[in-house]
Amino acid sequence: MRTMIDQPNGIFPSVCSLDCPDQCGLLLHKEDGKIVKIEGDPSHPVTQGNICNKVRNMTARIYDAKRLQYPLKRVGPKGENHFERISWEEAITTITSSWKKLIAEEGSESIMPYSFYGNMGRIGTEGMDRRFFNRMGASRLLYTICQSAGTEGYNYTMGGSFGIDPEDTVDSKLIIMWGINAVSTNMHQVVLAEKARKNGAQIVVIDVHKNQTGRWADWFIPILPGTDAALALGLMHILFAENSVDEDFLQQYTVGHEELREHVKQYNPSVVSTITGVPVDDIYRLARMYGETTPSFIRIGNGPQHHDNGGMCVRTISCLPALTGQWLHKGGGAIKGNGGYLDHNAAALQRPDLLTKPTRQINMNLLGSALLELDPPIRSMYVYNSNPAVVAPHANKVREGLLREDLFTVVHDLFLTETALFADIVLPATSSFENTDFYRSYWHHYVQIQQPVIAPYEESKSNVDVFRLLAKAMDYEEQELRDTDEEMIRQALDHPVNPNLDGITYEGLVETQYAKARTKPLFPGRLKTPSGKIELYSETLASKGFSPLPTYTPLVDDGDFPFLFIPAPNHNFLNSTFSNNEKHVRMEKMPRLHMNTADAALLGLASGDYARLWNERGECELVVSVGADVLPGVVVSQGLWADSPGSQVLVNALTPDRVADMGGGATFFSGRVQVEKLNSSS
Ligand SMILES: Nc1nc2c(c(=O)[nH]1)N[C@H]1C(S)=C(S)[C@@H](COP(=O)(O)OP(=O)(O)OC[C@H]3O[C@@H](n4cnc5c(=O)[nH]c(N)nc54)[C@H](O)[C@@H]3O)O[C@H]1N2
Ligand SMILES: Nc1nc2c(c(=O)[nH]1)N[C@H]1C(S)=C(S)[C@@H](COP(=O)(O)OP(=O)(O)OC[C@H]3O[C@@H](n4cnc5c(=O)[nH]c(N)nc54)[C@H](O)[C@@H]3O)O[C@H]1N2
Ligand code: SF4
Ligand SMILES: [Mo]
Repeated sequence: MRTMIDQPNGIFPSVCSLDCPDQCGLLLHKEDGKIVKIEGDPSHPVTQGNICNKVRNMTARIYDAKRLQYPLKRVGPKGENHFERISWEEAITTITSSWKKLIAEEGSESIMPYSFYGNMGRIGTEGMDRRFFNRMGASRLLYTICQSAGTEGYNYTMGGSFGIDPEDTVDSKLIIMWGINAVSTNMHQVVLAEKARKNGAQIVVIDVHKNQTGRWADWFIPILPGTDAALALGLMHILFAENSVDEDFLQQYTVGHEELREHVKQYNPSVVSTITGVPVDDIYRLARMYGETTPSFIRIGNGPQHHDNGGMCVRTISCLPALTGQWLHKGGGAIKGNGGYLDHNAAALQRPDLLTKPTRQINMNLLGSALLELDPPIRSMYVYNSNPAVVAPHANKVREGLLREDLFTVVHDLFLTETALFADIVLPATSSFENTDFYRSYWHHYVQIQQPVIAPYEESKSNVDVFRLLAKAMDYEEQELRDTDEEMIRQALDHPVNPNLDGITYEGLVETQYAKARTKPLFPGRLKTPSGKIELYSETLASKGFSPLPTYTPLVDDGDFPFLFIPAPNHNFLNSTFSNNEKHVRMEKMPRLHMNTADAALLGLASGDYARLWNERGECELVVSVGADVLPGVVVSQGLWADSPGSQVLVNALTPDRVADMGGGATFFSGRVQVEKLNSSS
C-alpha cells in the first residue's frame, strides 16, 4: 500500500500533537515531499478548520535550520554547548553501557526518566517508554507539573475528569471562564462561546490579569491570586441565602448540601470582598446572575490550581453547578478536564506488571531537590518530550542539579534545548508528522490518529523507536518491548471497561481519522464518587486530613517580598515550544511584566523600562508594561522564553518548588518577588 510518505504531493489529514485541549484536526499540504502549508481540517466536528497561529506557522519549526539532525556527545564542560556528531550505534552503546554499569553498581533506581507531553501521542509518551523503564526498574516520575492539583480537587467533588461535552456549550446562556486564558489556550471554547453569545449568552472572565481573554469578556472580574475559593464560597453564601438553589437537584444528586448551607454562612460578601479584592456589589451581581441563568457553564482553567491551595480551590469551584442544578440542562455544568471519558487501556499500554518490585517515585516539581539531595542519588536522567531547565519550578536549583559532573544525562528532542545543553548525549527526535500514534483530547470527545506524512528528518527517530533500540541493547527480551506501533495502538484502544471507546478501532481511525467516543451526559446517572453523587461533603477528603467541605485557605507565606508573581503562558508559544523559533518570537515580540500604575509610580517605573525581579531563589529582567490590567500587589509575565547565558528571561528562576495541597501539584503562581528599576546602563 502506498503510504502518505511515498506521495510527494497532496493534502493529508493529521492531528495537532501539542499539549493543548483543542487537539485540532489538521490538513498538511505537501509539495515535492515537504510540508509547505498547515491548515485546519474543516471536516473536524469541533475544530472545524480553524487553528491557531502557532501551528499555522509550524512548518517553520519542522524545517528550522536549528533542528537536530544526528546524535551528539558532549566534548566540553556541561551546559556550554560543546558537542560532536556521533552515530546512533555509538549513542545507544554509550547510553546502555553506562546504564548497565550503574544498575550493577548502584541499582536500577539510580536511573530516572523525565518527560511530559511535548507530543501528546500516547504510544510515544506513555507507551514504549513506560514499558522500558518498568522493565528496567528505574525510579518513577510523578507527572504533576500541569493539572494534578486541580484534577484531584475536581475528583473529590465529581468523581473523575468528567465535565460536559464542549459542543453543548453553544446552548449556554452564561459562560464563566474562571482562571483560563482561553483566547490563547483553548481557542475553540472561545469559538463555541461566541456562538452562544450570538444567542444571547453573557461571558464573564475571572482572572488576575486582564489579558486577551479578559478583554474579550462582557464582564471582566479581577481577583487577587489564590483567592478564588473564597469567591466561590461567597457565591454559595448568597445562593443559599437568597433561595436561588435547586433543592430537588441537591436532594437527589448531592451529598452534604445541608452541611454546606451552614458552612458557607461564614463567607459573607464583605469577608469575601476583603480576601478577594472583588467589590461586594460585584459578588452580589455575579451570584444573582449565576442564580438566575440556566444553562450556565463554568470553564475552569489551570491558573487557579497552580497555587498552594489549588486543589481545594478547584474542588470548591466545581461545587457551584450543583447548587443551581445546572448538570441537568444541556449546556449547563462545568469543564475542568474531560480526560476521563476517553480513558484507554493504560495497563495494556504501559505494562506496570513489567516492574517486578515497586521503585521510588519522584515528584517532577521537585526536580532540583531530586538531583541535588536524593539519597541514594540519581546518577542518570533520560529526558524526552520536555524541557525541564526552562519549564520546571525553581529553575536555578534544577540547573545546579543538571550541572553535576556525576550525572549522566540523555536528552531526546527536536532541538538543542536549554536542557539538552546539559546533556552528555543528545538524540534527534522526529516531529509528530513523521510518526504513527493515537491522540485523545482532554477537552472534546474525539480520538484521532496520526500516520506518518513525511519521512524522518535526517537521522531523527521517534520516542518509540529509540526505546525499542535501547531495549535491544539492554538485552531485554520481552515481546512487549518489540511490539509495533500498530499493535500498541490496538492494545490501548481495546478497553472493555470503558464502553465510551466501543467501536473505536485502529482500522476505523485509519479510515476516518477521528472518532467520537460514545459519551452521554453525566446526569441523570451515578458518578464515580464513593456515594455516586456530587460530594459537597467528602468523607474521603476528611480521611486525608482536609476539610470535608469546600474551604478557602490562604497561600503559604513566601517571604517578605511585596509582589505576587504570576508567570503565565503566552499566545504564540506552547510552554517553551516555539520560544526558539524566530517566527514565533517575532509574533510575541518581547517578554513583559504587567504591573499596576500605582505600584509602578512608587517604583519610578514607566512602560518600556527594564525591571529587575528577584527573590531568594533567583532573578530575572523584564520590560515593564504599566496599566490597570493587574491589581496592585500583583505582577504578571507571559511565556517561557528561550534563554541563553546573560539573557535573564528565565521566569522560573523565581518560582517556588513547594507542592500544592493536592496531587503533588506545582505552585508556579504562588511566589513572591521584589521589583526594582534597572539602570539603563546595566
Ligand atoms: N498559546 C498557548 N496555549 C497553551 C499553552 C501555552 O503555553 N500557550 N499551554 C498549554 C498547557 S500545557 C496548558 S496546561 C493550558 C493552560 O491554559 P489555561 O488553563 O488557560 O491556564 P494558564 O494559562 O496557566 O492560566 C490561566 C489564567 O489563570 C490566570 N491566573 C493565575 N492565577 C490565578 C488565580 O489565582 N485566579 C484566577 N482566577 N486566575 C489566575 C492567569 O492570569 C491566566 O490568564 O494551555 C495549553 N495551551
Ligand atoms: N512559569 C511557568 N512554568 C510552567 C507553566 C506556567 O504556566 N508557568 N506551565 C507548566 C505546564 S502547565 C506544563 S504542561 C509544563 C510543560 O512543560 P514541557 O512539557 O517541558 O513543555 P515544552 O516546553 O513545550 O517542551 C516540550 C519539549 O518536547 C519536545 N518534543 C516535542 N515532540 C517530541 C517528541 O515526539 N519526542 C521528543 N523526544 N521530544 C519532543 C519539544 O521540542 C520541546 O522541547 O510547563 C510548566 N511550566
Ligand atoms: S495548539 Fe491547540 S489550537 Fe493550535 S492547532 Fe494545536 S490543538 Fe489547535
Ligand atoms: Mo500544562
